[in-house]
Amino acid sequence: MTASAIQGLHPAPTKHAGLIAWVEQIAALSKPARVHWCDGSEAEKAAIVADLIGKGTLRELDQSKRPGCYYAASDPKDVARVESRTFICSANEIDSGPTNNWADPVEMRARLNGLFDGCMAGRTMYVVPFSMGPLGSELSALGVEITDSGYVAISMGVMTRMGQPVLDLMGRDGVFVPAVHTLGAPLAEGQADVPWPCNDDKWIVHYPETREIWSYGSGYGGNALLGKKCYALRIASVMARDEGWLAEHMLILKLTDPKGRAKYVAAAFPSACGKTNLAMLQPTIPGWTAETIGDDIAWMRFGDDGRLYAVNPEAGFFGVAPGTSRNTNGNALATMGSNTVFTNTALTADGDVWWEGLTKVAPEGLTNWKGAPHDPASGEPAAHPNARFAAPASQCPTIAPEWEDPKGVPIDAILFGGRRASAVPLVTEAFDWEHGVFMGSSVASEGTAAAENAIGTLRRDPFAMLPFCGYNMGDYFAHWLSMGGRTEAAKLPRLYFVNWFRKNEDGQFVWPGFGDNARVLKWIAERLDGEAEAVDTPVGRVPTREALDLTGLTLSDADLSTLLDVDAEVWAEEASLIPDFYAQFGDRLPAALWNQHAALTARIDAN
Ligand code: GTP
Ligand code: SPV
Ligand code: MN
Repeated sequence: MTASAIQGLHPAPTKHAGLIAWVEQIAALSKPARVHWCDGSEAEKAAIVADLIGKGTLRELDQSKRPGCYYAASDPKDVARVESRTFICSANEIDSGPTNNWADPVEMRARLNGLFDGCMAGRTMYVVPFSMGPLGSELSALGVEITDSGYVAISMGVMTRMGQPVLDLMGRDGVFVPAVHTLGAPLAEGQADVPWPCNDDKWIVHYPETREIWSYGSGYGGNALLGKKCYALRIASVMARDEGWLAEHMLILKLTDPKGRAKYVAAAFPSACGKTNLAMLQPTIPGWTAETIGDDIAWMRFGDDGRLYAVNPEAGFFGVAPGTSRNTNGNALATMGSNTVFTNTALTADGDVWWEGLTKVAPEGLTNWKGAPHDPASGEPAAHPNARFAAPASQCPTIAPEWEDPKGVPIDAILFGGRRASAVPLVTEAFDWEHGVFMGSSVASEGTAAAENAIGTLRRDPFAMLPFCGYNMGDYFAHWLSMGGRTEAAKLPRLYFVNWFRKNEDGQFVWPGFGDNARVLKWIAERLDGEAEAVDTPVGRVPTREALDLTGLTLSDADLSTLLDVDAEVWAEEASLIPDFYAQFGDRLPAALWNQHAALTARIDAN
């Protein structure tokens, strides 16, 4: 069959000849039963949802409690990003390495052409035009995802600005990033479908030089919603390097003090280390308010006034469900009250969702994420630890009015962080930009369920970008250093390192976290205004005990020491581990970072 004979391919709702030719080419290769160009309408969403309910992919939740909400349980082997199957295929290996998987682009194209031949047989091929960032903003960029998954198509409708307005904006020759996704589960004539089609063989492939994405075999979020990590981080980081801006794995929040002074803060924490929670925090200190702008990704560029402006390229939150409760993140719960897709949570007997941490006690009659009755005695969780909700950002009670401002918001402070049971203080201020880049480059964090790596094991995750940087990480460090030279030092955001996850000898978190993290943000805001004290330590500036607002908290002296003291012996050990990590980058590692390491060691020795 020639592509043009495929039902729905023509007439195309666009005059963009390049786009039409590409869609024809992918249709000819993947051989779907039909093509559907997504317009982003409610009617379209309803039709796709009905189809997915028919297939058993989606279940309607109790619509009186959760209007517009649906539930999906994935294949048990398709629950997280697959970093071992994720590739950056630059022409030269060194341009992707050493922290990314690399494969020769010519060989990879040949392999994928084979895998994609007929891969959509029996399925609908959705053409999903999307904008990362507010429609028409100078900070935004466009893409088109081709996918044979209705679940992906409707999730893209939540997570991005999706549909006809994007095609209209693209016109006849607008630039877009082409992204092809398949479940890798073609249907033979008469073959019955399964609720969550996927393939054991998975390939998440990026061609940074030509800015293309190809994804095979998975239906899970970060592997399949290609606007998110694949485009807005891996491809966009390359665009950002070339064009002098930053594409980062960061939340964005607005913090307003009791005098009405607002600050904008961005923060990079590794996956499942607290971005969504901080983005939606409800301060426990009186008079302070926090509003949400983004929870996962920030695109940042210097404005004409020399300040760094950030937009959230996404339109929704793809958040971790377990651990989310009224006490820890009531805003997230309110956001997911309607129009939300839940994946791999547990189901209650009365058609609602549940996960560990939502309530103290699991309700009776739960169905676990694998579709079996939940047995509390088994020790197995009812929800998968990486169960997620996809909810529209506009529904967040604390969404800031300026969250869609096309010019972005001016960033005052950038936080780096990770999950560290030991060594790393609650908060540390960098001495200057270069020192902050050094801090960001050496972040280590304990593994989580967001990717298939060892949970709890410490790994370096510089700038929380280890799985998301689309080019050589040494060059990425150099790019960050160079950004510091693009404006006056006084206009640069100040850089901080935070750690909410210090544990005591009994293995319990010392810091209460969540809403109480506002206490740390308060110190940072007051530092920016020149109103809070700090002490210099070998690793940076930490709050004096008086400077941190601890009113109403019961922390022992020992707890405070754990949180704020810098142990020279522990840090001598920490610092001694950095050279091994840096060595892998060879001459791509900027000399300035070696100098920072030498300076840290000298400060520790002098202490
Ligand atoms: P990704 O969506 O994977 O990028 O994750 P994220 O960085 O947005 O992490 P998220 O806010 O979803 O938090 C992940 C887990 O960490 C959840 O189980 C939270 O309950 C927990 N968490 C978040 N903030 C805190 C905190 O301040 N203290 C403690 N102890 N746990 C936290
Ligand atoms: C993360 O893992 O950092 C996420 C979820 O935000 S995913 O979309 O799968 O990347
Ligand atoms: Mn993330």
